[in-house]
Amino acid sequence: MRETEKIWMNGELVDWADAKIHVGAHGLHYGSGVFEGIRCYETEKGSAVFRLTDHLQRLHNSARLIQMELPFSVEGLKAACNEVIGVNGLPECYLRPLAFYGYGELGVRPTGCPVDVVIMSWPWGTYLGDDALENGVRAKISSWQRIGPNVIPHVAKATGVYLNSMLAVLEASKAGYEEAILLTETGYVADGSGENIFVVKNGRIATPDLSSSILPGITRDSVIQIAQDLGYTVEEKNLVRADLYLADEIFMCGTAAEVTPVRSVDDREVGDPGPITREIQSAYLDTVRGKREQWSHWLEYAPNPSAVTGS
Ligand code: PPE
Repeated sequence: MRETEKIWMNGELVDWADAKIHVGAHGLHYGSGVFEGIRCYETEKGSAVFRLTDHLQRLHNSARLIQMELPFSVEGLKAACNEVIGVNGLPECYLRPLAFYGYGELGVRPTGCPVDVVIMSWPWGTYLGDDALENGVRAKISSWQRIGPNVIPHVAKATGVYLNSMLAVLEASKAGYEEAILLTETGYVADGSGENIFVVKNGRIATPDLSSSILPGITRDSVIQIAQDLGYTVEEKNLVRADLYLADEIFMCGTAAEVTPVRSVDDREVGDPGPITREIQSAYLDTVRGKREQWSHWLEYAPNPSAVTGS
């Protein structure tokens, strides 16, 4: 991880090296937190954060789902994100807002623990490897199932949930694959360890619907809109592993992974990134860098571009 200058902690900017918490913090023991992953991109008009408000609204929804009261409003967090972007002076960065039960009492019930909120920012390159965007990744269906909706609400981007993703991605990488694909307990395709998934067959695009134990990805939502605007039909429906094995094209998407092609699943070749994947990928990558007017409403420019770009 490349260190930057400052981290925002509970309303204050602190030096990177001093952004510490006590080992008794509740969130450390029980994974009791919620978080976001947001990208800020360099555009011709200065740095722009992709769908900042939607991400921070989702953070609030995640907190609500685990009955955590966030001490900062969406507007307050938006100002904080812009502050971090400005002070660290990076034209492009990944933002990581995180809210967790802090140091107070131990015991699973979080009564008596403060809610701490932090925002980190740093440059995060390609999520799934250097040539993932260009050539795609090899994926493996995990032996670990996605956490079901009555285990932990999957709509919440909660820290503890990621143990499930960690197990899946460790298993996949130890077996020589770049990413894991998780199925639900009933055997439908859910998602990747940190991405949503799309399948292309005979020119039609499909993705698991929101009831399939998936995070309602903001990139997923953007991709659906982009694909529809480009004239494609996008079906949100149950998919099974055979749909992956027989797909013409597969891609994964997320803030970190952007739009990453999948070249094989369980060693069954899907092949080089196909034309629809390429079209959507380039539309997305152009959009986030302010090069497509059609979807420019998703960009939220940092208020003071000169402070942000350092120019
Ligand atoms: N599913 C999962 C399980 C997931 O973690 C992410 C984001 C998505 C779908 C896509 O959501 P969205 O970013 O809103 O399009 N994963 C984050 C990375 C997790 C990590 O720290 O690793 C991300 O992409 O920022």
